[in-house]
Amino acid sequence: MLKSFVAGAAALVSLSATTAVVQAETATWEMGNGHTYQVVLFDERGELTWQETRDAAAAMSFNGLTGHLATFTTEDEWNFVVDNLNEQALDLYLGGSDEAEPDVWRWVTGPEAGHLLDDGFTAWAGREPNNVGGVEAYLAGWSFFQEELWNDLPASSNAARGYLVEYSVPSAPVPLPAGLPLILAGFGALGALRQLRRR
Ligand SMILES: [Ca+2]
Ligand SMILES: [Ca+2]
Repeated sequence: MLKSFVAGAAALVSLSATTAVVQAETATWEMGNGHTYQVVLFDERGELTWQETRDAAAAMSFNGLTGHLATFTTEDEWNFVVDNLNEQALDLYLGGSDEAEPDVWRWVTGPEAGHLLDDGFTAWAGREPNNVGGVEAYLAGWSFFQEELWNDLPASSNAARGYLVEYSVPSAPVPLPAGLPLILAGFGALGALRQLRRR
């Protein structure tokens, strides 16, 4: 009973550096680095639990890639999605949780599964994660007065409006910040190795 999010044409044509792909009643945004994002809205808030959205995302595919609840490891990645989302798309479940270890937030879906959110990029709203009632163990985005910030929600929540699916090329995870300089320094490192070998 999922209703796919239909992006406005205006939002699509406003994309400049990116390619927008529309499939039937779904809209996806390709980041241009092997990652594509898709909003799925519930017919009614709270229609699915976080676990059900995790499983639903994993059952989705796009261009041969399997979906997962979205993960964010760089500010650029987050900003890309925020910039391309319709502003109505609030309160979407994302792929983070502290269920396994309270107060230790990890990505639990996609290529970054197991990584701490703190290892990369976080966008918590002011007092979040506040673990209301001791049951808010699942990450959601776009809460609180439409600010583009994160919140922790329960597995079942009348605030949840849908979920954000990401399709990642397995060999091309968005690098964690610690990984980016390594890649950028790759040529320099090669040069250093060559110098070492000469010694
Ligand atoms: Ca990601
Ligand atoms: Ca919260």
